[in-house]
Amino acid sequence: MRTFVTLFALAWAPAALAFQTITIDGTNDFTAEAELPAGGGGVWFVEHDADKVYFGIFAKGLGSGSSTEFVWVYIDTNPGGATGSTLGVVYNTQEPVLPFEADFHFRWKADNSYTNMLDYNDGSWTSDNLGADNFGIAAFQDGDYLEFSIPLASLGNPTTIRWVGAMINEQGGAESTYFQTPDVNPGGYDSDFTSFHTRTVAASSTPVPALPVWGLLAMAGMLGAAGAGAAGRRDEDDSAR
Ligand SMILES: [Ca+2]
Ligand SMILES: [Ca+2]
Repeated sequence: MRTFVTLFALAWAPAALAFQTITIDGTNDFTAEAELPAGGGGVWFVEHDADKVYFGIFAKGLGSGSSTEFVWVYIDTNPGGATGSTLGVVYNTQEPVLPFEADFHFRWKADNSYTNMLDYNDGSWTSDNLGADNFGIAAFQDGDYLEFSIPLASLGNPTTIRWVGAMINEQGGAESTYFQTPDVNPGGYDSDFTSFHTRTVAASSTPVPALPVWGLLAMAGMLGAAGAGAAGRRDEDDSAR
């Protein structure tokens, strides 16, 4: 038993380094585990640490410099709660139906002139935090890659978030929604979303790095199925609902 305890301690030690902080500098430092497929062959990324949730997207043409294209996400910070909107923001004539009651809407304009987050309150999407920091968000684009961060405190320190992401073109005659994630949602003109990602972001749910196989075996031996389950790293759930 002493040997098992020692193995367990050695295996579990890396958990202290569990959070992955993404540096918002335009260089992709997400791990492969953070990847999520997007429509049209794009790739999204999501990660979080104790302070922020991080998103990234790599998509052909993202770096076009277009003044009519945006990267956006919608976030539901209280799944099952009564606040938020199931209708997104209107861009020209596109207004997505969302698969949850969204509370926040992040958008970045592809000409890099505009990074902004709206919150939904008093029955509308509002830009009521455009002061010095606009919720403390940050974004950096390099070529066809964009990464951005949102402080968890700005989202009200949620336990779990639901989210969807996409790019859109608001140019009349060329309006479309694409590089959408989850990718089971349809692309095209004025897409509506029925599927979303779920992520547990509370500090108490610190993601745990993958453990060596022998560590997993030791844990399984010590703790049974519950121990093995606790070693699962991802909170991500690509469920279509
Ligand atoms: Ca980076
Ligand atoms: Ca909500």
